[in-house]
Amino acid sequence: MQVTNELYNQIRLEVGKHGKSLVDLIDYVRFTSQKETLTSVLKRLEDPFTFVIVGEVKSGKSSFINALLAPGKEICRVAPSPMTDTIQQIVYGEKEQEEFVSAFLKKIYQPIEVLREIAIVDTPGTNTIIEHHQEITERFVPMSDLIIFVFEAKNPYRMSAWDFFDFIRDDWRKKVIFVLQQKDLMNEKDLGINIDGVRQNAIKKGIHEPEIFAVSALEEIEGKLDQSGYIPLRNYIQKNITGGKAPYKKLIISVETLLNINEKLDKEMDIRRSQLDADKLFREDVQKTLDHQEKQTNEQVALLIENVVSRFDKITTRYHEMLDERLGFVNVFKKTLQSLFNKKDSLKFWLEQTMFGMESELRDGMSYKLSEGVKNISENIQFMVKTVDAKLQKNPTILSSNQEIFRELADRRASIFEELQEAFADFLHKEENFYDKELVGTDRSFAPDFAAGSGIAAIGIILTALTQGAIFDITGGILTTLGFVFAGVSIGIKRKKITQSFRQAINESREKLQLHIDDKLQQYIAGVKVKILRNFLEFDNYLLRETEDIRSIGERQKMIENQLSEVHKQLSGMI
Ligand SMILES: Nc1nc2c(ncn2[C@@H]2O[C@H](COP(=O)(O)OP(=O)(O)O)[C@@H](O)[C@H]2O)c(=O)[nH]1
Ligand SMILES: [Mg+2]
Repeated sequence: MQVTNELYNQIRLEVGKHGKSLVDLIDYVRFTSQKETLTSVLKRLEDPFTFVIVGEVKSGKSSFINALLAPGKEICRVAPSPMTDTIQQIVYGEKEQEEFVSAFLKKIYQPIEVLREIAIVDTPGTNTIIEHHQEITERFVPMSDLIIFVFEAKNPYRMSAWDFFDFIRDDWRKKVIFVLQQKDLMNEKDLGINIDGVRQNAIKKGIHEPEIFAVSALEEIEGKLDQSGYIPLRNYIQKNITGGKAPYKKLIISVETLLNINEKLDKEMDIRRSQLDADKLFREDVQKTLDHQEKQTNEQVALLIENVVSRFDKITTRYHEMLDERLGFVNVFKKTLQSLFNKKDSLKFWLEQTMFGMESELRDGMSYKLSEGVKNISENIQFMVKTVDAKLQKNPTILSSNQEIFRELADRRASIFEELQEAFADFLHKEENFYDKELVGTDRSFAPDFAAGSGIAAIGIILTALTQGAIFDITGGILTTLGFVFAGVSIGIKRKKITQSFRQAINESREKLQLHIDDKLQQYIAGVKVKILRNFLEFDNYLLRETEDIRSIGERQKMIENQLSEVHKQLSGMI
């Protein structure tokens, strides 16, 4: 019996291939709840068509099957006495073999080609023990492609067969046919009456157009093909079950189930995608805050420098004028510089005293301006850190642990995020995070005193130490430079040389002051930013991995969808 065609087998293989890709993907994301459905769909694709044969003992079931599928071969054993008190599932196997699956079920493997495409479930008589019914209905009726009720043509009215018919009537979606067997033992007229009787019974039980066939296995085996009644039966099977549209309809159902699972996966991925989107948004937000605050802080630094430098200018200009005025006498009275001072009160001594005065004024004046600016800057940096902390508390959790899938991922993400929160809170409270040893220098008396504040509260103290250091360096530098110049006063140095040197030392220091404060503060701010970002390393890695994973899953999912849709379209055109 020719069962299926090339095209069908080709499409079936293709569906199987896409289904396998879907299995891999489902395994990868651990969409466990779909695994069973998916596996059973794939298994069904490979399954041969399954015929379940039902009828009373000795109605001729086994003979009927043998004649139908492989005349001359004994697929189902025919015995003069009822042998089959078990259900026998007869399937293809490389070699003949029997396997007891349960007390009621025996699986028989036979190397008969037709079994590759049609598997038989040969049942014991419907008049044998009732427990079998359950097994048949639960295990075999759902997977069957055709249920064949076999009656002895002479008496198709025995109750047990019809009782069983009632028993499985819930599953009428399954195709059922009625066969009156051993018709060779009857005359036309009586056979006609019995056929009609079966029809009336079936209609009474709700089957509107029952398919009824009268056959003789004996005649079929004897080669009386014209009268055995098998030709219309085979035609029916080929048209409605194994051939025609039926197998494609079956395939399309499998394709739809696969598409459905694939779509479910896509829906589940939505949750994952929105979590990633939220996480990325959060991360960008943190970055923006950091960049913005850094920019703002640097503007404050510029303002601070402007203020400090203007104070520097004011003081140095005044001293410059004082120097000019005092030394100006020399020209007017054409006196030597030295003669303006008595011995004790020498020019050199006066210059030194004046410069000490300037130094202390510069330190006080600039320190005052500095502390004002530093306060703003430190508040700004603290604000930056606290804002990030606040954002960390607010980032929404979408991917929760009670998710159907991605539970593990949800846990992993949650722990990475909690770690980030904890690490950051910890980071916030450790002043050493805001204390840059290299920048402040260790040999200074300005080494920050942390007793005055802890954690980010230390920022102000550190910034003060940083900038005070710069001021001391600069003012000290002026004195050193001028000290060399003044040392030459006693050996007749000129006014011009003194004022020139003064101006030069001031200008150089002014520049240094600007650069030094700018450099130290900007470095410090950038450093804090780097340290803040270091907390995000693990989270950033997670985001990268998750982005890539979602992308690749999406790609696979989309490809499977496209391929299955393509097959679906092809199949739709065929049914
Ligand atoms: N005359 C006649 N006897 C048959 C035919 N089919 C089966 N038998 C006989 O009926 C008996 C029961 O057949 P079997 O196939 O084992 O029935 P089962 O118990 O329903 O599987 C056996 O002795 C067969 O030889 C048939 O078409 N014509
Ligand atoms: Mg039998």
